[in-house]
Amino acid sequence: MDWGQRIEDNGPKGLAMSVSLSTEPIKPGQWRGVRHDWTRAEVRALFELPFPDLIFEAQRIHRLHFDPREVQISTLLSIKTGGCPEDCAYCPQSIHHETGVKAEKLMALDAVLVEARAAKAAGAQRFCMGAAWRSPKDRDVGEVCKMVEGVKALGMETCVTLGMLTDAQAGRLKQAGLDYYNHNLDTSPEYYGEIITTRVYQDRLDTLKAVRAAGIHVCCGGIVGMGEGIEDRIGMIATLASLPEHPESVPINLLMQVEGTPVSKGQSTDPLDFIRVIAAARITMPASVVRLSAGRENMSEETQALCFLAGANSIFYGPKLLTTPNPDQNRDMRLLDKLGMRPMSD
Ligand code: SAM
Ligand code: DTB
Ligand code: SF4
Repeated sequence: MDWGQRIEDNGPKGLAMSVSLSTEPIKPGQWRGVRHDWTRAEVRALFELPFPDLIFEAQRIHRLHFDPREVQISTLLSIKTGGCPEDCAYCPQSIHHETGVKAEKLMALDAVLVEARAAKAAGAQRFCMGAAWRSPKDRDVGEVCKMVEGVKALGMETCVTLGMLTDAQAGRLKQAGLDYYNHNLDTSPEYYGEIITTRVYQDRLDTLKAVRAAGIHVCCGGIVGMGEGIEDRIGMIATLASLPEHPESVPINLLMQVEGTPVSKGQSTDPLDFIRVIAAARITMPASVVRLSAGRENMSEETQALCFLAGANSIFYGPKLLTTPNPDQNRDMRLLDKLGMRPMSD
């Protein structure tokens, strides 16, 4: 396989005009073809490709780095639900919106491990624990570290999402054995202020830096369907793809419209536009696992299949995300079966 080939060797003409794979020699630990200097113009050119060319290119890149039949399987648990002081316009857990989600305390360790064992028995490889915090207190981090240790001891990968972290907190989580930290950029830098006013984009970037510095894998992506324009989707993908290191995991969420949140009444997203975002993530971050994240509950099997074709290779597995529904496990296994796909081998 020629890793250094330029896209125009067998890629679509429109793409060859403005985007090419790197022909730099491989640096230690770096895949050839992984670039960190994506311009918005290049990402825009991807979004403007005819759909067949975009999907073909996404498949081609996907197959350079992954087995296209394999899907990474993660199960999500809300370990601390509701009562969050942040005002994220999409989120049912914010105290600023009347959504009917009640504030709960942090779950007990034993109860978390019961859920993790069930997730493992059902076939999940990674257990992701989410907390509705702006940022955890040091005492909370101690409790979460115990959960990470307990889940690791079951032989599962761990991921947590707890809001903004200090360097020291990230270090403690790493010491406990944490594999991934989820912290999304959610949208473009320009649109961020329309969606959240209680923190700024740079706060997100600072936490991502702390997570990286601690040696934890980064899970970072965003949401489609919050009233953002195409330029915001381009801006989000360009920002993610120009991070000094690409997130190892890139969740692309389709907004779950929850009544009571400011963005709940917006137009629903055309599935084809959502698939374009998945494809752009795949092409610009070739070695990252792209997760078809929230929103599958309302997606047809055909849309999900197209998302896999566009390069998505991870899903949340289990009937609940944090507070909203997700397809049940049997339905997902049947879909993977029908598509001749299977859980990713370790
Ligand atoms: N509080 C922490 C934070 O914001 O980073 C962790 C939990 S927060 C719920 C994790 C992510 O869930 C958000 O960054 C957002 O991308 C996603 N999310 C929240 N509500 C959503 C919704 N209604 N639809 C799709 N994704 C959503
Ligand atoms: C991510 O990108 N999506 C997940 C996970 N990371 C934490 C959360 C989706 C939440 C959907 C809305 C809810 O269930 O409350
Ligand atoms: Fe809080 Fe996270 Fe929801 Fe924002 S997305 S309101 S920070 S739980």
